[in-house]
Order: sequence, then structure tokens, then C-alpha cells
Amino acid sequence: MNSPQTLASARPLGVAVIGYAFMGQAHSNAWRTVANHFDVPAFEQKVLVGRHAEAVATAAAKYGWSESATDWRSVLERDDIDIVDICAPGWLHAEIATAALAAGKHVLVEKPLANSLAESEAMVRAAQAARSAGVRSMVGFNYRRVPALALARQLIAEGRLGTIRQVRASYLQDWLADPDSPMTWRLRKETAGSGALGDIASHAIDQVQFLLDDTVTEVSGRLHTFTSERPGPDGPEAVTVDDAAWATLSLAGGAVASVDVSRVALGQKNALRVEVYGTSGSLTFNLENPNELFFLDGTEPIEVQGFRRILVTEPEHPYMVGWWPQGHVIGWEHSFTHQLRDFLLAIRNGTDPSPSFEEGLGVQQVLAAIEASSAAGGATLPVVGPG
Ligand code: SOE
Repeated sequence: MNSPQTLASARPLGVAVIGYAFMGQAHSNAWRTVANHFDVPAFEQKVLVGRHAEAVATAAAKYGWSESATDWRSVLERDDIDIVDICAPGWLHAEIATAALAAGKHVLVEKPLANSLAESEAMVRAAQAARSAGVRSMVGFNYRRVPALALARQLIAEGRLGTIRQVRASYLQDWLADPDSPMTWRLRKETAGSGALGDIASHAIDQVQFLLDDTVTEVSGRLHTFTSERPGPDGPEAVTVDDAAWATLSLAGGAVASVDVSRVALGQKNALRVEVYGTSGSLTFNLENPNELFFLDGTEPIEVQGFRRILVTEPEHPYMVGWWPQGHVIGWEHSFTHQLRDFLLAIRNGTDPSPSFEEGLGVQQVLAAIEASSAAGGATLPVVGPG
């Protein structure tokens, strides 16, 4: 394994992003922004990688990359590339990430970690081997870096809610509500692994574990596909993944959670909602209003108790010191900028960033248990760790 570039070396860290569609654009935007707002180690936006030469060259010029390339393997051979940020679809994560780690590159990979447990386990093994050589790896559950959700975790850790009893997490979208919306790689099991489950329940489950700093031990789940065929380029194609998923979860610390996700919830655009209920307080959040966290302090006299809106825009709030003067709101894309800030600081400080590949695997294990439970008619099943 090659040695990673560390702070001791004088030149800026060289960055490659693989993938230039939605997530490649979101990550590129964060790479373009992060050093304007946070004190991070110097880096250069070297190369954007994609399959179609012309399209990736156009995207690279637009998103601030010095060059573009079509062969990710040759990019991994380059000595001037230190960080590989993988925004390619899930079926490519394991192959690219394990090769990049073996080449001594620090790796950030979009969620979900991979499409299967076997691939996720291989990625964890690669990350562990690389870690001992100082190579860092992280999975991109960007919503951990929404300031309001980071604040929610702090309040829970400080005991402001008492003992957590119950969490409701839902992630509702409607971009597949129209049965005539066309087939994409996200609707084929062999390319996407699963549907709403892997794509957005992964975020909701990660939030439950992140907010409570706890682990899901048992699940009962159900998956459903409402539209089983969609128009493809050569006629109708079978949809082989779920449109929606539901699960109840038990956590090691004694809390219970419900998760429901959908990509056909007409009218819900990108609604990641979280409600946390403890013995002495409650919190609610909706990503469609990302600067707001609602907090109820159950220790106040009952006649003045009520949910209070915290506008999470003060420099005292997580990440906000990097942005505008107090009171100025930020948006969805900032979570990716914060994610890069934390990843780059971990590289500079020689620490392991979170969520690690192990944490990503933990989410995959919960997803796999929900899928197995659904296949078994909703049976309650344990979350099974690696072999
Ligand atoms: C599509 O459902 C999607 O782009 C997810 O893949 C992302 O993780 C989420 O942030 C927004 O919705």
C-alpha cells in the first residue's frame, strides 16, 4: 500500500471526485465552497471522473475541476491524487473504494456504503487495513452535518430530553409518484441494491443511531412496490426494488423507533422528519425547514410548556460559525460542505472521521434485517453482525 499524503508534505492535497451526476455536482459544490468558510488543509480540485468524455469535461469545467478523466483506475495510479470522493452509483462503491484504499488514497464514499452486505464487509476490511497506514475513510451520511440535527444530538447527549423512549423517523419524497416516470438504475435491484430502503431509509436509520448514539438490535419490516413496471428505452421494464418501506426498530439502550420512507408520497418533496421523545423533553425536525429545531422542555411548568422553535443560525450552533452573521439561514447543500470540513480536518489531525465504514456497515445490517423481515411477513428479526 502506498503511503497517504499527510500534513508533513508541503503540497496541497489532490482531490478526485468520481461521478458527476446529482451527487457529483453536490460534492463538487462543497469542494468549491469549503475553504471559503472553514479553516481546512489546502487542497486542489484536480480531476472529475465520469464515463462519458464530453459530458464529464463539460461538468468539470463548470464545477471548478482542473481536468476530467474517464478511467477511474488510471486516476488511482496518480501520485498527485490523495483523496478520492466516490459519487458513482452504489454498485461501483466497493470496487472503487477498495482499490483507492489499497492505493493509499483517503476515501469519502456516498451513502449507502454499498449494495450488499458482502460488499460492505469487503469495504470495512479494506478500510481497516488502510487505517493502520494512516489512510482515512468515511461514508457520506451528510444529514449528520445539518446544524439542527447536530444540535439535536448534542441536546440528547447532554440529557436535555432525559431517557429517550421513542423516535419516529420518516423520509418521504414523491419523485416516483407518477407511474409513467421512466426507469432508472435506482429501480433495478442489480444496480441499486434496494429502492427507498437503501436510498433513503439508510439516512433515517443512520439518524436514529446517530442522534441516540445507540445501535439497532432488532427489527420488523415491510417493503412495498406500488408500480411494478416503468417505461424503459426499449419498452416497459420491471421495477425490482421497493417504492416504500416501513420498520419498527429496537435499540440496545431500550428505546424503540419507527421508520417509514417513500418515494411515492405525493406532495412530500424531501421531507426527512425526525421526532425524539424522552422522559423530560422532546425534539422535532423537518429537512424541508432545515434551519429549525423544535424543542419541548418537559421540566417547565405545564402551563408554559410547548414546543419552542430554535432557529439554528447562531455562531454558537454546530458549523454556523463558518457562515454568515447570526440569523442568516443556510440550506441543504451546506451539509455536504460541513461533511468535507470534518473529513479534511480528520486527515489533517490524523484521526478517524465518522461515520466510518464500520458505521456504514452497521446501517447495511439494519437494512438487510428489514428486507429479511419483510420477506418473512414482518417477523421480528435480530440485526446480525459480520459472520
Ligand atoms: C434520491 O432519493 C436522493 O437523491 C438520495 O439519494 C439522497 O441521498 C438524498 O439526500 C436526496 O434524495
